[in-house]
Amino acid sequence: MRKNTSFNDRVTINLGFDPSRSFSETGKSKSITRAWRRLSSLQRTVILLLVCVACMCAVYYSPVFQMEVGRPRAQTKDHPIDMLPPGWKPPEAPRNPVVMNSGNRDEEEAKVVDFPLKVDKEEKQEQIHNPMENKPADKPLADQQVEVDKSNGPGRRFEAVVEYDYFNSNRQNNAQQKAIIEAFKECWEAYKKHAWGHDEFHPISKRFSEWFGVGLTIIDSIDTAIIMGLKDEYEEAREFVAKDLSLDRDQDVNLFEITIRVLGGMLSSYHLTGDNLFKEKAKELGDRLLPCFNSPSRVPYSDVNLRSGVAHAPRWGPDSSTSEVTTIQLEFRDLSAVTGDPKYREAVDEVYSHVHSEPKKDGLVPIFINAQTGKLRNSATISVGARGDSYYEYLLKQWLQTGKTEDKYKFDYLEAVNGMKQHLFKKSEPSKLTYLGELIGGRSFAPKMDHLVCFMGGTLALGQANGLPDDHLDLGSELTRTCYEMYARMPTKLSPEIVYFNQAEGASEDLIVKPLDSHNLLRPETVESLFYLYRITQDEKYREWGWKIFLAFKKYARVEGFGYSSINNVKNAGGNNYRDKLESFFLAETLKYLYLLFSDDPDLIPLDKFVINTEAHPLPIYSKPFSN
Ligand code: DMJ
Repeated sequence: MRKNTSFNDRVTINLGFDPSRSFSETGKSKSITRAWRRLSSLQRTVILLLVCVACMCAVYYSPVFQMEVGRPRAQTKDHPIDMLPPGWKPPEAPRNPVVMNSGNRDEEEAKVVDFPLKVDKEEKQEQIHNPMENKPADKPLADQQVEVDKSNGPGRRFEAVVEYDYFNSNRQNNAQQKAIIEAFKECWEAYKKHAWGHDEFHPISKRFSEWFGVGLTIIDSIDTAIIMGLKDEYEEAREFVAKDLSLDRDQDVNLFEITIRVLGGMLSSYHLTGDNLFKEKAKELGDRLLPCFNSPSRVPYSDVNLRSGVAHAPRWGPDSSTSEVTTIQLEFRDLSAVTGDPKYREAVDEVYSHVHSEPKKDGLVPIFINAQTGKLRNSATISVGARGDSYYEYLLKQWLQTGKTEDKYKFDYLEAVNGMKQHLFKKSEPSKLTYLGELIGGRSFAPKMDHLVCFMGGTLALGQANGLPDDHLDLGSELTRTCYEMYARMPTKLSPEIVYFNQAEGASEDLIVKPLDSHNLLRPETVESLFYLYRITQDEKYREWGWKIFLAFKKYARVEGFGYSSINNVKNAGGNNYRDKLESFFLAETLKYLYLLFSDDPDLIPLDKFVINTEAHPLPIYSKPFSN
């Protein structure tokens, strides 16, 4: 296509055909040109503007941008609350809720490890722990778990407390746990020296950056310090929260991110220590976030100003991400439980009920939802990765948080897993690795998987351990094996952010990594799944894999003396690869899951007492329904 300009400022588009042989087209072109010249310049400007706007809309809503408009398509089914999804069957027999061996199908896999695993069984320390001994003074006396029902007025307040003496000086760590603690401390010290009180640390430039301006790295890390038994670091963090943290800021924040990281971090710190400081801060933050829900549909806007309460859609488009509006429920529900004020839970329950009633594709949701209309954008991509991921995670976890008393979450989850089996689970060539692809525009399958998807292996295993079908554990272990391969097959032994899977028979390698997807942000999802799978199956291979991943982080992401940095290219094992950012989730999640993976102490964050939020902040499981 060629573009010609004339002296009359006319713009004609020559489509490449021969003018001499296309008389009628040329005639049409001339008459269009004549008509155009007869227009006033104002008319021409208006027409050009309209054409520009139309073009921009077409691009913006095209499937490529995963936001195409189109009328909502005819849907697969209606989705009333509390209806069993088709094909759902109750589990045949009750199973051991937590520990279960899955067999040795991956024995061969474990044999091909290429550097010696340093899990020394003899070093495992037997934990001598009496949950009733050495209770912190300000913590309510409790048995293993106590729920204090303080029904008083309209709200219902009850607090689940799981006793554990985190700072017991007799606590023993094995060699792997010690190495992981060392990594945490190195990051902490560097952050303390160069970025204290700021959101994120950049270990190469030794600078900091702000996102919400709340000391994000500190708050996201507090419960990791507690779980690792790091008293000094915990006390430094507590002092920051008590003296320096101000939430009265003229600052726009993302509702989802601040909820999972800061509200979740405050609530879990409260539950682990019983210290009211964290509860008060959590309440203050919850109150400042509530204006997000004042949308016409009650589906929250993505952002809110902490001081003014002015909430709005994201700057880049009209929609909220589906995973974002559906991944705040654990935290807001817990906030209602500990404050006795139902308003937080009611706000997020309404969002869940709304999304629940929206039509879906066999339980799967598009990744965008409009806060004005409350409509899921049915022409958007369906993915268990970015913007879709934790919708599925929180279906299962809400069912667990409510002590399995609210089955609507379970049914939605089961339907979604069936939808994944139907539309998203595939096997790659040549190694038949199980992966979860995407439906672009809600329709066309793409063999693409974000590292973010790797949480799903652990979630599937957790569901099975709580009585959901056995094949969930099989799928979860297969998917997690694929996630491990995403690390093991790279020159740095670290996973890229996104992989594409070969589907063609005869292909020589399963994984394809595009240059723009080759970075690693120190994400937690794979080690998170390794933690769940180890807890549930006790299969040592998960520890072997976790240790290899930790060593690879240490080799390629560590900035000696300054902690860890995300890296640019997992295919470059040759150095000069740093991206210069320590994400707060490395401390909040990656190192916490690794530490717990190597813990032999069944009383440290037991999975029948805690549900762990999507940022790895443990919240208690309640055994009573939440509704009054
Ligand atoms: C974390 O903030 C949470 O795990 C979230 O659910 C997904 N993204 C990051 C970690 O990768």
